[in-house]
Amino acid sequence: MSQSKIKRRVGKYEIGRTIGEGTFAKVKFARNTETGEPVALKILDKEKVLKHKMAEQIKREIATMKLIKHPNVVRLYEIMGSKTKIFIVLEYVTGGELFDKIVNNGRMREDEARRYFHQLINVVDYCHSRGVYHRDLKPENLLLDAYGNLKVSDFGLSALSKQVRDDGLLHTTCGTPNYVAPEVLDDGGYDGATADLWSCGVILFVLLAGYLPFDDSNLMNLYKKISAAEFTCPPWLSFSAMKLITQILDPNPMTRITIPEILKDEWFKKGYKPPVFKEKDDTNLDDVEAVFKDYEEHHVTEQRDEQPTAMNAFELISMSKGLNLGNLFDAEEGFKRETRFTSKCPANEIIHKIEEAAKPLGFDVHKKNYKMRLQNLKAGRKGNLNVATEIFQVAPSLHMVEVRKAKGDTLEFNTFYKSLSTCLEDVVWKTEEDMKEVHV
Ligand code: ISQ
Repeated sequence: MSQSKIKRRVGKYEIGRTIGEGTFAKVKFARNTETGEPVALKILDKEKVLKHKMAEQIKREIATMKLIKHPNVVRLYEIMGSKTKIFIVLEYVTGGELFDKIVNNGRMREDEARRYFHQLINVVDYCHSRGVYHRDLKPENLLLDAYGNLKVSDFGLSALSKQVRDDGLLHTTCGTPNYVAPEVLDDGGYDGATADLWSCGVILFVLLAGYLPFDDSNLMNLYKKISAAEFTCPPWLSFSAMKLITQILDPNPMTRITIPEILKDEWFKKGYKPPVFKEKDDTNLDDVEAVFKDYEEHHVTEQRDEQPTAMNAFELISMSKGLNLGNLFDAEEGFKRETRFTSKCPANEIIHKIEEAAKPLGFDVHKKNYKMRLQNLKAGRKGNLNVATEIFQVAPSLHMVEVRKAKGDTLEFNTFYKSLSTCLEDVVWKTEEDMKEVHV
C-alpha cells in the first residue's frame, strides 16, 4: 500500500503529483527549487516518441509553442531532456477546468459565457495569425487562472493528442469526437483554422446550454449527427446567440463563419474589447535544439530521494474531508483533476465497494496492489473514460482514497464521480462537521 511518497527531482524542479495523463505524456505538478515557482511538467517518453516517428513533429510544435506568448495561453517556459525522457515546463494555473463550472453550477448566463468566448476567440485568432492551429480544442484544454481568466493549454501541440490504437497505428481523431469538426472526422484533409472554429462553436453551445450539441452513445450515430450538424438549441437561448452558434456549427467549412465575421457579430460584439498586451521578443530555441539533437552534456539529472518522506496525515485528512467535488481544488497545488476522500474501512473493502460501483456503470476493473484502473470500454463518449484510483494508508485504520481522471472527458468524469460518491456513502469517513453540513 502506498504509505509514503518518494521525492523526485528533475534538474532544478521537484516533482509532485500527477495532474494529467495522455497517450504520449503525463503531466505532473512541480516546483522550481530556485524560485519556488510552481509549474506543470509534461513528461514524454523518448522511446515512444521515436517509435512513432513523432520527433520531428513534436520538435516543430514545441518550437512554435515557445513563440506563443498570449495572456490566455498556457506558457511553455522551457524544455529539458534526460537519457530517456523529454520534459516540457509549462505555466501552472490554479483555477481548474472551465467546464468544472458547468458541472458544479450548470449552464452559464449569456454575459459570463460571452466573456470566456471573447477570450477563446482572441487566443484562436492570435494563434491562427501565426500559423498555429490547436486541432484538439476541448474542455480538458480550457483551464482557468486564479483570476478566472481562460488559459488554453496545448495550443499547437496536436502531436500529443494522437492516439495509438490496438492496430499499433497512430490516429489523429481520438478520444471524444464531440468537439471535432465534420471535415476532420471525414479524414480527407482539412483546414486547421475552420476546424478550430467549429470546436469553439461546440464549446460556446455547452457553456450556454449546459449540455453537448451532438451526443449519442453510438459512435456511428454521433458521426452522423455531427456531419449533418444536427442539433437543437435550448429554448432559453437568445435569438442572437442561436444565430451565431448556427453560423459556427455549419457543416460546410467553406461557408462556416470566419473570425473577422465573428468580430462583427451582434451577440459577440456586446462588451468586447480587443486585447492589448505587450509581446516580449526574447525567445530562445537553444533548449529545443539541445533536446532533439540529444546532446548528452545537456541532459538533466533525474534524482530520486532514496529515503521516502513520510506523508503528513493531518495534511491528508484536511485535504480529503467528505466526498464532494469541492475538493477538486487544493490550497497547495491549487488545481487537480482528481479528488480524494478518507475512509475508516479496510482497504480491501474500499476496493470491493469501488468495484461494485464501477462495474454496473460499464467499467472494466483492473487491480494491482492498492491501485485500480477503471476503464469504460463502451463506444462513444463513455468509451474513453479511464479512472485511476489509489489507496493510501494514513494510519492503521484510516485510508485516503484518490480518484483521478486518467483519460477522457471531464464532464463525464465528474458525472461518474457523482455516481461513485452515492455508492460509497457508507464507506466515506464523515466528521461531525460534515454531518452538520449535510443537515443544515
Ligand atoms: C497547467 N496548469 C495546470 C494543469 C495543467 C494540465 C495540463 C497542462 C498544463 C497545465
